[in-house]
Amino acid sequence: MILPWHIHGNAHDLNHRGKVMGIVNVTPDSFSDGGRYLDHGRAVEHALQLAAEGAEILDIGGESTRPGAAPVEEAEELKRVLPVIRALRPQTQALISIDTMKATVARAALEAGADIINDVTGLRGDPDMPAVAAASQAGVVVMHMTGTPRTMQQQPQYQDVVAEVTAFFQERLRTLEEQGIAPERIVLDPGFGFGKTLEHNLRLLHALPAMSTLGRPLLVGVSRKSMIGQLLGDPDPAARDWPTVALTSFLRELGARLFRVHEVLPNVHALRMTEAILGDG
Ligand code: HH2
Repeated sequence: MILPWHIHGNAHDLNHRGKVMGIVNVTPDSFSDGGRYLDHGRAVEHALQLAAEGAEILDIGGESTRPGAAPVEEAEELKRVLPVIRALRPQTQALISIDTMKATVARAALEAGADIINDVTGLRGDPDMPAVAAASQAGVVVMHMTGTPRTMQQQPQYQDVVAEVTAFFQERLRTLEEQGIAPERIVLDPGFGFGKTLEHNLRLLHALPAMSTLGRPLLVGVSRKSMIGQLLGDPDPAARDWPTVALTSFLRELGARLFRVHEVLPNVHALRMTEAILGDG
């Protein structure tokens, strides 16, 4: 039984129906689509297209977290994402998520109408982030990452990756509750590719059913990631869209409920088909 996700007072029941989160990278350097939506008008148009294709969440990001990515100044990140959120808000019913590691960016995004804070550091990167989240009723994505984007793929090591990520989730739920963020507001993400080898990623994927027992919805972000390229021996990120769709279907069956993807429509179709077969549709 997966407990609902509370966002701004609304309880989203994900037991029978998962949601697709469409990626809108307002960046020059994201790994698969850097530069395509740096222009605000194009980013908004793209986001609305993803919503029309069935994305119920739009994840707006102004700083690439690909391995080795350089950090972005706060002012620059704000300049990239805020106009997009402000323009989008009155035009869509979709939930808007801000993909940021910075508390000031999260706060400004919430003021501009965002509903969810998606922080790849699990709210550990910026000491002010828990307070910003606690002062709101926004949904929160807590992702696991070892190290920082600049360093994370330099020989990641774990004794037992599944046990360590699970313990991290438990610690985060406990600590964030003490800091005023109710567990109902949180969803958990193992952070595929963030300080993990191919083997670590595969172990974590395999362990999704076990991690579902924490009671919180699981979000997965595997779209176009290098693990797919490694498995298939194809370096072209665009060739990873169909393998991503296959994973959406399979990972829904394994217990994931939220799917962060670049290509929305086929993933929505895969999700609805799988849910129909599971008898949950
Ligand atoms: N992956 C990326 C960025 N943000 N957030 C969550 N919760 N989970 C993820 O797996 C995740 C994330 C990296 O993907 P992308 O946005 O396509 O690339 P970049 O970071 O280069 O902009």
